[in-house]
Order: sequence, then C-alpha cells, then structure tokens
Amino acid sequence: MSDPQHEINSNSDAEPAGVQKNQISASLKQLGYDDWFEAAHQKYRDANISVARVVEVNRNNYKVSDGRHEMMAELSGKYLFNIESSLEYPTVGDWVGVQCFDNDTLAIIHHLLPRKSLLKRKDPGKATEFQLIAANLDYALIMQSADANFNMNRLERYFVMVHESAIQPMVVLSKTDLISAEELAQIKEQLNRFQQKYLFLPISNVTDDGISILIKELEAEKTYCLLGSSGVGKTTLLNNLLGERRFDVNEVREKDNRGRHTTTRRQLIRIESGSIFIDTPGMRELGNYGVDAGLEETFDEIVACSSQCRFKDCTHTHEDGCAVKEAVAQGTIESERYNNFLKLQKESAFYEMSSLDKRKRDKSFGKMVKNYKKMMRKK
Ligand SMILES: Nc1nc2c(ncn2[C@@H]2O[C@H](COP(=O)(O)OP(=O)(O)OP(=O)(O)O)[C@@H](O)[C@H]2O)c(=O)[nH]1
Ligand SMILES: [Mg+2]
Ligand SMILES: [Zn+2]
Repeated sequence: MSDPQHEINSNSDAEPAGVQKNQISASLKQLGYDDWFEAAHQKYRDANISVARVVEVNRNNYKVSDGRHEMMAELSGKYLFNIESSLEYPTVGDWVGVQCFDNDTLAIIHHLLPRKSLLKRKDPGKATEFQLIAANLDYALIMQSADANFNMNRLERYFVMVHESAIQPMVVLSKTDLISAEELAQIKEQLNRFQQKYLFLPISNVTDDGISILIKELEAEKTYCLLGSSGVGKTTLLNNLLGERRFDVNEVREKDNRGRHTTTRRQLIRIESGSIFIDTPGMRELGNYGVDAGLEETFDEIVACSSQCRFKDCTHTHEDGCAVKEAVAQGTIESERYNNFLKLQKESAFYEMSSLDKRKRDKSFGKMVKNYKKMMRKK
C-alpha cells in the first residue's frame, strides 16, 4: 500500500475509462477513505472525477484534499442548481467527487458521496434550518473545562446530539490544573454513571497531565471532532497534539468566564499519529432535532423503565400509571436526569413538528412551480 510507485499508478489518468480502481491510494486512506466510500464512488465512476475530502469551508469556496494536494474548490453549476436543502451542501469532513485543474491546485466539486455520519444543529435564527457542523466523524471529543464549564445537563445534551448522529462520544475534562485533586475526584464521582459507557479523559494543556493517555486512545485514520463551549481549550488541545501553535487561541474573558469564539472556521487536520481532527467553534446554542435515537441512548435507564408505563405513548409527565414518574419518586431514577430528559424530549418534539410543517409548505411550493412550468410549455 505504501509503495510510492503503486500509489502513483493507482491515481494515474492513463488508465482506460471504465476500469475499476479498487485499490485505494495510501494518501486517501490516510485521510480516512475506505472501501465503504469507494463502493459509493464507483457509482459515479468517471475517468475525470477523483475523490477528495473537504478540509475547510469558507464563505465562498472550499478547500479539499486528496492527501497529496490541497485545492481550492467550488461547486459545479449543476451541483448548485440541484441543491434542495441545506443538508446537501458539502461540509468539513465530506468526501466529494472532484475534477482537478491547474496542476491540482483548483477543483470543481461535482457530487457528494454518502455520509457515514453528520453532525448538525438547528440554525439558531431559523426554526428548522440546519447548520452542518461536520461529516463522517467516528468520534466526538466532548470537552468541558474543569474550572467553571463543567455541567452535567450540557454534557447530556451533547451526548444526545452525538448519539443521534451515530458518533461515539468521549468526554474530555480540560484545565485540570485549575482544580484540586479533591475537586477532580468530585467531578469523577458525578461522572461515575457514565464511566462504563464513555471514556473519560481529564487533561491539562498546561501541565500535560492526561495528554499521553488521551493520545493512546486515538486511532489512526479515524476522524475526531472537538466539541464544546468557547474557551474550554479545544484549539489549545489540537495545537498541543500537533506539537506547534498552528491555530489561534485566546484568553477567556475574566468577567463571565466565557471564551471569545476564537475559532471561527471548521478545519480538518491530520496529526502525526495518523488521527484526523476537526476543530469547531464553540457553540452557543445546541439545537436538538429529531433526536429520538440519541435520547434513548443517553437516557437508557429512563427508556428501559418506560416500557412499564401503562400507556404506550406515555409522555411521562401527567399520565396515571407512569413507571418513570414512579421511579423518580422512589429515587431509582435521578430527578435531575428526568428533568433534563423531559426538556430535551420536548424540544425534539417541537422541532420535529415544525419541520413537518415546512416540508408540507415546500411541497406545495414545488407543485406551484411545476404548474407554472407546464403552463409556460403550453404557451
Ligand atoms: N489553565 C489552563 N488553561 C487552558 C488549558 N487549555 C486551554 N487553556 C486556555 O484557555 C483559553 C481558551 O483556549 P482555546 O483553545 O482558544 O479555546 P477553544 O475551546 O478553542 O475556544 P473557541 O475557539 O472560542 O471555541 C486560552 O487562553 C488557553 O490558553 C488548560 O488545560 N489549562
Ligand atoms: Mg478554538
Ligand atoms: Zn410514563
């Protein structure tokens, strides 16, 4: 696989069209490309189209990489024309079919390969529009800082979002240098219930405590996304893993302990050990959307208990014979978790509904356009 001669051959344009290039080049593999994507790519097989991964999303263009060249890229006119929803735009981490120009410095994006996973959130401004965070993630490093940012409810919120996208969460507690050993033990205690399920990694970028343990957990060719509020130290950790201060970090504001949203772009980068990282800007608002699977995974004890409720569609709020309420009253389900579960469940139901309304609206708009076109043809 790493034979350079072979690598060149497998990417060569000299091969006759129609020949299947099943061997994945080492450079693509290093970026996380595998047989699953290759199988999807076969569908579009075209001698002029090769695959690349979106490594950066800018306002007006993209940066893509095939593991050997980074190229500025734009969507083809046809791609743009066919877009029906915000979900169809490429986002960082996506694999795309591209046509390369100018000695592999420029590329036109012709299609988007199917995604293994997609992290998205509700657009804070609009009821049911999405902001795409990143695609094709294997793991999410959910980061909270030990000093002031650690919050169980927020953590559960991230779990729901990440599980919903079929991504494996890992919990990173940063800035452990700012708390005492006793305080760290207290946080660990709080996280006890999750420990079997999620890897818990306390770290300090200042003392490097826990960093080597974290590195040992990272797998090559897997994609990790850094998630967490602004100022928790996501970019600092990435710089730390890179061994250089490649990306900007910023002091946290003293007054309210918040970061300043230093990272404004999402970028994909490979670290020396072979893992692939996506840094994200801290999120102010996490919108959960259609998160039933994520809720079930995060609140499994509540979901398990709900099978004992008298009514199948019990909302666990006011119903008689609700086993969940009963368990909360008896203390077998923590009331904190129950309350957070209700809150997230409610949000998800709300967004589900408003997106349904929107689809109806889109449909009738589509009909109108169709009728109009028909009418024009008749003329
Ligand atoms: N004491 C301490 N400070 C840290 C640690 N890690 C990061 N910081 C500091 O926290 C501040 C914010 O770090 P960033 O890496 O910019 O945070 P971020 O999560 O990337 O923030 P956004 O890009 O705004 O989302 C910087 O001043 C860092 O030096 C740590 O382990 N301990
Ligand atoms: Mg940052
Ligand atoms: Zn119930």
